[in-house]
Amino acid sequence: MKQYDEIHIQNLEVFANHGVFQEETNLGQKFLFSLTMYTDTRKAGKSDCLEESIHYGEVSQFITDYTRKHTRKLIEAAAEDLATALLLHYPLLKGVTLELKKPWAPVGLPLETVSVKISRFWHRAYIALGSNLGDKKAYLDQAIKALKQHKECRVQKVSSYLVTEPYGGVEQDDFLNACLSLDTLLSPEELLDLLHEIEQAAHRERLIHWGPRTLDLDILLYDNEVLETEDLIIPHVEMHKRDFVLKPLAEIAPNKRHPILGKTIGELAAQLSK
Ligand code: PH2
Ligand code: MG
Ligand code: MG
Repeated sequence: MKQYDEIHIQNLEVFANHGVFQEETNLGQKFLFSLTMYTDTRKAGKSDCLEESIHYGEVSQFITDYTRKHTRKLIEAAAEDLATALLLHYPLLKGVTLELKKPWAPVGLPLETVSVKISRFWHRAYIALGSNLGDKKAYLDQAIKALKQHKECRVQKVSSYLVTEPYGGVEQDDFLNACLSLDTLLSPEELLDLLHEIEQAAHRERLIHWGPRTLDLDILLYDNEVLETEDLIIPHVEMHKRDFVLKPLAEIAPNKRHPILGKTIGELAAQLSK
């Protein structure tokens, strides 16, 4: 993780109604919020201007109002919702560690507090788009629109649309390909689910492996993560071998470095077209 500066709020007290038990939601109880907000304070540090930073007083009021309004059963859910709301609301906030303590939890034993502590961040992802069936441009447009409309995604840059020859041996129509970058609060798995939903909305049918498709959306990179699960490999295993990925990606992120190969996208693209 990049070395961020931190702004802290310690044990902000809010009387609210979270809880699994009825007496908790009826009577309410005390909650304590502690936050580490990850941001860059350099500008405000130099200018001495509050507008260049995150106002901890305003954040405290935001937490108080939000917590009173959004009652949840679990402190896990209360913390998750609040972390998301903060990251969506404060543009300078890159991430947050949030601890939510419940000092009066109805446990009936002499404990001091129960709590959850979570860390949530904005992540930068790169997505490849492709279509070679029907109105190809409309399918790519539709995918970008769907990503732009998702609350927890912020599309940053979109490459031009390139007509490319089919790669991989299957005899089929030319593709229209593009790449985009986005900032997202979604995990890689959640992002993959979202991409599948958007593909389904474009009536994507998985008939032939690597065959014709109305819309194909692949995660290329997610921060500098290297991960491999049942249904997801990041970085995308074939990205460095594919002109139709590297060309549009080099338009929007030529200096982004492949986390395993150590070369920039610009270098990988130049190497491939040699
Ligand atoms: N996608 C494939 C296989 N081959 N060829 C081109 N030109 N563009 C693609 O998007 C593409 C491909 C599998 O996803
Ligand atoms: Mg693909
Ligand atoms: Mg795919």
